[in-house]
Amino acid sequence: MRDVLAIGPFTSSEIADLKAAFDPVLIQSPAHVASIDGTAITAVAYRGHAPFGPSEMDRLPALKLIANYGVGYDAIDMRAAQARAIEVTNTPDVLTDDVADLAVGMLLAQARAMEDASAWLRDGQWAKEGEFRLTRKVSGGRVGILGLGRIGTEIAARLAGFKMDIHYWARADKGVAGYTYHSDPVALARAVDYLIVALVGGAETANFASRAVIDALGPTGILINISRGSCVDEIALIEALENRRIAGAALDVFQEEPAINPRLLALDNVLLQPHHGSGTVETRAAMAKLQRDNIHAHLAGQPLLTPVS
Ligand code: 8YV
Repeated sequence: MRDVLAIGPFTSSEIADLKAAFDPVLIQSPAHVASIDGTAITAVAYRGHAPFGPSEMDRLPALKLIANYGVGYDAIDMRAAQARAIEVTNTPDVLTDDVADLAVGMLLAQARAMEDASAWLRDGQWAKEGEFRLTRKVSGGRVGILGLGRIGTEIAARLAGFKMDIHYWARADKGVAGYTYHSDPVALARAVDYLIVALVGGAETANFASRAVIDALGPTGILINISRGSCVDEIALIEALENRRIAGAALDVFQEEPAINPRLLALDNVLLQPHHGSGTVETRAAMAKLQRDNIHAHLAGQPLLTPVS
């Protein structure tokens, strides 16, 4: 009987690689676990953001490993996994540069109003009405990073190259020379022009970028989120954007995906991206390989490469 189950919207080339490696049972979502005989499954290759919880795990009684495609594993109920001695792996490091690159691109695109400027040219307004309106300077500005983990650290390193004054919040002062630590996210937001959310998702960080944080950023502030939609109080953000209590936002992630809140679509001061921080050919191949390598290690009785601690 087959012992590997692949769950999620894998691409055709990812499926081909999974088939060549493991001949897995394939289903689209955790909800479909009920439709298969899961008694022999010891490893799951998981891709997606739908909840994977105790009821799915109970249908896979021999399960020992969930290998997640992605660094964030907030979709997987870790307490339920631990209670069943199921190990979880993720795909850290291989996607860090791409997510940091997109964050910087979104900051530049939003501050310099690149979408609007492009529309100005395409609609013929440049020729008819003249120069595009003036935008905001990024280099030398003050940026706050909410969460100085792997991705936040890489964002900060890139923005140091833009001569920015770097402030951050993390659970503890990391003592990074030249960076200013804030133990309070509201104080961080108050101190900066641009606030980049780079937190880990999950219950502990739900709505961490709260109404108070958003208000502290103020009417010239821009918020960028490349972590999880759950980390930002989206209703508070929408209200602040609608009422111009902050200048703008650039979002790659949302509370509901892919059917995002339509109020966001109506706004002209938000840049919207379809959760593709890690979405390059190179990085997605590396993520898929790391996921498979973790399953190979499990099947061979070897130590897992990237277990979630
Ligand atoms: C997704 C991500 O895994 O790594 C993460 O935490 O959110 C992404 O890389 C990817 O979009 C596939 O769903």
